[in-house]
Amino acid sequence: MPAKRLALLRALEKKVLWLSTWMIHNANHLRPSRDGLKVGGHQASSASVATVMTALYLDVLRPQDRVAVKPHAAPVFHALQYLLGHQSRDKLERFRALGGAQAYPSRTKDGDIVDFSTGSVGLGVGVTLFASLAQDYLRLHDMVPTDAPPGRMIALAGDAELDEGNIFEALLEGWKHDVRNLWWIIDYNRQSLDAVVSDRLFGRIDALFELVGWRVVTLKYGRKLEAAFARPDGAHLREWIDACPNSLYSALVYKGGEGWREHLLRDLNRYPGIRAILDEHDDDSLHALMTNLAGHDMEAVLDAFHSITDDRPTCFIAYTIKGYGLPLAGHKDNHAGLMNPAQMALFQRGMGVPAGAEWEQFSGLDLPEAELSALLRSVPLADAGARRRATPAIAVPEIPAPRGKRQSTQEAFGRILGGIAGGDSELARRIVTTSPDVTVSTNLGAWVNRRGIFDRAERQDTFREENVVSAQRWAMSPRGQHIELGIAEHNLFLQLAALGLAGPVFGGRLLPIGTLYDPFIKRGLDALNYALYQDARFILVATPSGISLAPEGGAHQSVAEPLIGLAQPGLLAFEPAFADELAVLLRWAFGEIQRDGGESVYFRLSTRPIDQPARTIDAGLAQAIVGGGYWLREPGPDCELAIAYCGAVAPEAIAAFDALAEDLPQAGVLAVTSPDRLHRNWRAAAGRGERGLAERLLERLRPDAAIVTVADSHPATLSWLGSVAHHRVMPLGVDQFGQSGDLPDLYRYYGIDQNAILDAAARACLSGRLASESIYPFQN
Ligand SMILES: Cc1ncc(C[n+]2csc(CCOP(=O)(O)OP(=O)(O)O)c2C)c(N)n1
Ligand SMILES: [Mg+2]
Repeated sequence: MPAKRLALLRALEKKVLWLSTWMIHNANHLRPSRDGLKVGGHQASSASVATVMTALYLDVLRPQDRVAVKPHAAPVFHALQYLLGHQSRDKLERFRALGGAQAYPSRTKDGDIVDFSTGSVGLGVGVTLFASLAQDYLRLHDMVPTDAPPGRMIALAGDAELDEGNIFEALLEGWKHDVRNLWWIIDYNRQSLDAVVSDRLFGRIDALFELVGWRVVTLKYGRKLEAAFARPDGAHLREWIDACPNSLYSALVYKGGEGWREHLLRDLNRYPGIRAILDEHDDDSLHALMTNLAGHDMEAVLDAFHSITDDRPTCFIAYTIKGYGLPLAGHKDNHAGLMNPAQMALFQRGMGVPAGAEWEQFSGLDLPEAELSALLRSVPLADAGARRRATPAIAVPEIPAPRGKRQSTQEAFGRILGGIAGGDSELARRIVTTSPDVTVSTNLGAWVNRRGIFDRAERQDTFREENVVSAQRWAMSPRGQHIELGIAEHNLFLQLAALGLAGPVFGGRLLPIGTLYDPFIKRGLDALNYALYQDARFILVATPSGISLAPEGGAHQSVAEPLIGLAQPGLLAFEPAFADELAVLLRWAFGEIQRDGGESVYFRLSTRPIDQPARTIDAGLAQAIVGGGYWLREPGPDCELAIAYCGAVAPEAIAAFDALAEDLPQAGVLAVTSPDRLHRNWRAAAGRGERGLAERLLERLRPDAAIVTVADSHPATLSWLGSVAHHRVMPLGVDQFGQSGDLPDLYRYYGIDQNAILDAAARACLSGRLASESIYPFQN
């Protein structure tokens, strides 16, 4: 690299450090506070990566590369985008304020500049691996142009992020899938939030990455230290610093030149070469020498990045100092530390930034403005255009309801997908399924038999080759449309995040469907939340669910998931009871996940076969199914009781209704296909002073009517229906762990069988007097 360009990049690195520090200072000390809360921001974490990120954003990155930035380096990221003209001063001034630059880089709130949101440590790192797999998928399926080289998926990780297990789950999966074009850059500042991190883990980190096929590039010492090591006795200095425990190194970084001198004199004074080095350096320059780590050496960083020209996954371990260049440097408590106004004033003087010129792009830099701005204009990212790609929507043909008088929603799902797989629609081409080792048991078998498993290489199905009979074909090829994952639900959700962003991130729209068992949503819940937070779009099929799974036992029986469905932003939750409802809903979902402002969709399905209604669904009913509910049995004009059910307990609701027909001929049965949609619509309509679907449905009841709600999930899933039009509610459901049993026993035990419904109905209808009595027919 020409010395001139290097000098310019160093100057801009200084500016990035300044702006990130100032942005945080401004937010905490200069912007008026209305609530007395600390605004925060991470000056030390930011300073730690100023060099690496400047090198990346102002030199190394190409337009097709995609990056997940360490969450607490957001200020550095915003500063770099500001220099590139992609972020406004106004947003920097409002860092961490409403509408300003976000605390942690956010795809949805910061906009086009952010490729992957970060915040929950570990997940941003993991998503890059699955994004590289998504990129391979798109290229091998010819869904994106392949004349340009693929982008590198890059994660900038804090060293403590490597304590998050999801990183290792991802690494193992990546090894199996032979991922490429992946860079993880570890900001090895030896500090986490609480303290200095243990030396032991990083002693093994190279081996760990190499084990799974990665190249490890360690950026340890900068040019000045390397020069010192090359002097007479310099090897002793290297040995000393190599052996220096993380905590001592960090403490000395904080103490500065005097501290270094004291320790080096004590340990190495017998070597004349070392004494010479000490004599030649005053405290400041000794400090600069001893903290000259390669992660702060622009030339070393650039050399390392540019030395990689192939697509092998590469881990860079960049030795850095947390708070480098700031008075907070190295102190173990610096994670949330902020420079005080006096320290800031001193720092500002050192940076040569005149008062009033704090936000200026080049103030305090001793290189000509024209050259600095020419460099910024020449950066590959400078006017690469929008990073977000728009992709045309995929048409969704009619989806016929699967035939069969008696079936479960899970079977229906398998048949519907099998049917789509058998056709040659664009929809079928764009669907990609993925599952963590439950492909067959979630009924994706028919789909996989027809569409194959994705792999970079062709791999025959050995059982088939050997003529071993199996219902399941398991051949793999680059044309396959199912990504088989090992059992790790975090990976499933990160894969769905990456596939669900394939359109905007890579310009190739995919319609991802992920399947897993309903209770294991909780295992990957943070990754699911993470995927949704950045507006990835996918369909989640969770099956089996609830105690309706019966003999499989308690550990597999989900209880709280419908409440997750209710409360989780970005996800619309449905729990249909019948196959024809599922057909309507899946068709709608393929549209919803493609819609501007749409959301991802979660289906909670069941293995319980139930009798199907003989009906054809007209447009009005289809709309109600999508809206969240309809009257399966219409209430009479003087209705004093409704049974509202959700999902697999439909037969119990219907049987109870039939049993009541003589006594309560006006009663009705409300089929709730989506508590989530009904609830949202209720709230949204109320906010507009209107009546939503839930009101319109429940207004059919007498004002003093009662509602018995029943679901194979926590009773709170439906109990809120009582608030819609002020009806008394008898909520039935499951609020204990499940256990093995058959359906009659379990439904009776947990109080969601026909008798429980009748019992609740009887109590409800006696009169409002009984409303205060115990209403739980739960039997021990
Ligand atoms: C899942 C999760 N747990 C906890 C936190 C709180 N937290 C924020 S940063 C951090 C430690 C960061 O250390 P490191 O990754 O080394 O980053 P550094 O600031 O040193 O660059 C923690 C625990 C979080 N953001 N996400
Ligand atoms: Mg750290």
